[in-house]
Amino acid sequence: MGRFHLHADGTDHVHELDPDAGHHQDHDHPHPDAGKTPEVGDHSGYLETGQTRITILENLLSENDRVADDNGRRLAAAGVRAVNLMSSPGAGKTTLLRKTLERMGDVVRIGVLEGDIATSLDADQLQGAGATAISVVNTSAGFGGECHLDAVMVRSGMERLPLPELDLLIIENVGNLVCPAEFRVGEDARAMVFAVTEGEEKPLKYPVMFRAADVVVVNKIDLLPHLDFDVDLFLSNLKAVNPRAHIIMASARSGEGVEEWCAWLAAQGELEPTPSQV
Ligand SMILES: Nc1nc2c(ncn2[C@@H]2O[C@H](COP(=O)(O)OP(=O)(O)OP(=O)(O)O)[C@@H](O)[C@H]2O)c(=O)[nH]1
Ligand SMILES: [Mg+2]
Repeated sequence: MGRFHLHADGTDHVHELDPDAGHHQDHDHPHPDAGKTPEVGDHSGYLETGQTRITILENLLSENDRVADDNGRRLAAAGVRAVNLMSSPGAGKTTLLRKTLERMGDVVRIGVLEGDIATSLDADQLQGAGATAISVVNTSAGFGGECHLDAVMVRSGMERLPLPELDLLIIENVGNLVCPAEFRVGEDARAMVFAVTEGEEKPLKYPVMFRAADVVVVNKIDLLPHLDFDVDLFLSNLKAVNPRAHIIMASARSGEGVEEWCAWLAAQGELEPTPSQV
């Protein structure tokens, strides 16, 4: 077993490790994405831990997938559509969520599962906004505080929610641009909030999350006049790693784009009211 290697075009394969070279063995296909991203193929850090590390990760991820499938079945049985909301810290998930609840909460029964390392601050911010129920999952019991929600954590959060009374479950994941995308939790769709303060190159540097997203909400556009952020460059970087993502330009602060986001959410579950009524 070697190192799992994911290309920008979505193809993947495993490199066998060559202990003499300190590098993966030669293989018969080019790396068109090498050069575009810092992936230069030095896997020497995996020499000592590679085999064990990958075996443990595979076991962990397959166990996670098993629980995620079970979560998905429970949600489907209760008629609940679930959206996993991810971003780096502070991109605007909670602010967008509050606006979403204010806009849709009285017509769509929305449950919120708040993933947070140590606090219930985000859940507190959502009080009174229109959620049918809110459940908080703290990840601090993990090694130093887990940087993501996994399927087992979401299962425990779901157990504290009245699923039959919900139409939609929005899971606010822990703020992190890497780990949340690696763990399915039983969701039907994945949404990502990206703030324009983060830089145009982020889709290339953190392709896994951008590639995993069904929708990318490009947030904080109210700040664009104060930044040198190049929207076209960002969009072309995003399309290079994920050409299928739906893109919504938004400001959770001003409310711009929130209607389009709510319409996207409503379309996920063919929820009533129809998007034009939201
Ligand atoms: N200017 C501006 N600020 C925003 C916008 N959306 C969120 N913010 C601010 O950005 C900060 C972080 O927003 P949050 O909604 O807490 O971000 P988050 O992604 O939930 O953060 P974590 O849960 O810590 O990962 C807050 O000060 C918000 O008021 C926006 O559209 N424009
Ligand atoms: Mg938050």
